[in-house]
Amino acid sequence: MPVNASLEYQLAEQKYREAETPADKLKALQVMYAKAPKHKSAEQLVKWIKETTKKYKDILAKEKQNKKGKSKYSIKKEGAATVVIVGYTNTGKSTLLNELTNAKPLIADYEFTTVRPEIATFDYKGVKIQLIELPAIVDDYFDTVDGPSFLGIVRLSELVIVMSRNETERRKTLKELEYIDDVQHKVIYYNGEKNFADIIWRNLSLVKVFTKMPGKPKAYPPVSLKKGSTVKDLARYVHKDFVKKFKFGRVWGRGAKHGGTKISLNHKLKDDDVVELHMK
Ligand SMILES: Nc1nc2c(ncn2[C@@H]2O[C@H](COP(=O)(O)OP(=O)(O)OP(=O)(O)O)[C@@H](O)[C@H]2O)c(=O)[nH]1
Ligand SMILES: [Mg+2]
Repeated sequence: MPVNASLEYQLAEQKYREAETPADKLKALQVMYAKAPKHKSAEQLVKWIKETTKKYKDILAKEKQNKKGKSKYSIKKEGAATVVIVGYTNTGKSTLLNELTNAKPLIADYEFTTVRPEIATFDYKGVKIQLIELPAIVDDYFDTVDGPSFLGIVRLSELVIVMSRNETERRKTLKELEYIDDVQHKVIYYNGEKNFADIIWRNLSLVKVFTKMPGKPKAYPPVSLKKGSTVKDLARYVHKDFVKKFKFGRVWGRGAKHGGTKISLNHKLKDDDVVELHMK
């Protein structure tokens, strides 16, 4: 016990000695640091508190990392993008999955009907998007047995659909998602919108483009590319030799009055463009 230590300091030190988990040790150490005597003879003590704090922070970080790495339900990403549906129980996640895909998840009015990730394919005008319903969010989701692995699936997704019955539930869901602090996700909310499929598509950073060969109708399904992609990206996607052999292209855009404008490899593509590729 240092000289002239305050009562608050002494209590914190006692808590530190009694603490059983790294998290509790860390909490006590933080109080000890704040309440430690500031005079010269306490320098060694403060140094020790700092070092010990770092030690427990490292232990906690490692524990968290191990949990994150746990992947009982690891998902193979498929399609142009992965979209997850999250929310507390009975918010209609399975109902939405059923409306947008061919999946037949169990839908019931009892709680926690969905117990494992339901993986389905959402076909948006020919573009295949992976749509996954995750088992219901609960308070302290990350601390549940499979929480870290479910959050791992959110982590690798491109878009998050949050379902909630009220503002509190919405806020709580977002809070649970904060465990993924290294990736910023785009989040949208479903409230029964009739055009929700279009809303999902608009929130993915993708364009769909139809290719055509001269004299032929446009090919189906469309090719999906990242927003900002050019004719060069499209040509490369269609065939590995197409960039080399490319002579010029023609584009018919949505809402364009006169179609068939001549374009080069650098031309940026827009959603629903039809691109005719002319080769040497
Ligand atoms: N009133 C109302 N009921 C709905 C709606 N969507 C779903 N339900 C009902 O709510 C219950 C739960 O729906 P689910 O789609 O299974 O909900 P969930 O979020 O998947 O639930 P868990 O998987 O159990 O977490 C079912 O009885 C549905 O019929 C809705 O928009 N309005
Ligand atoms: Mg469900």
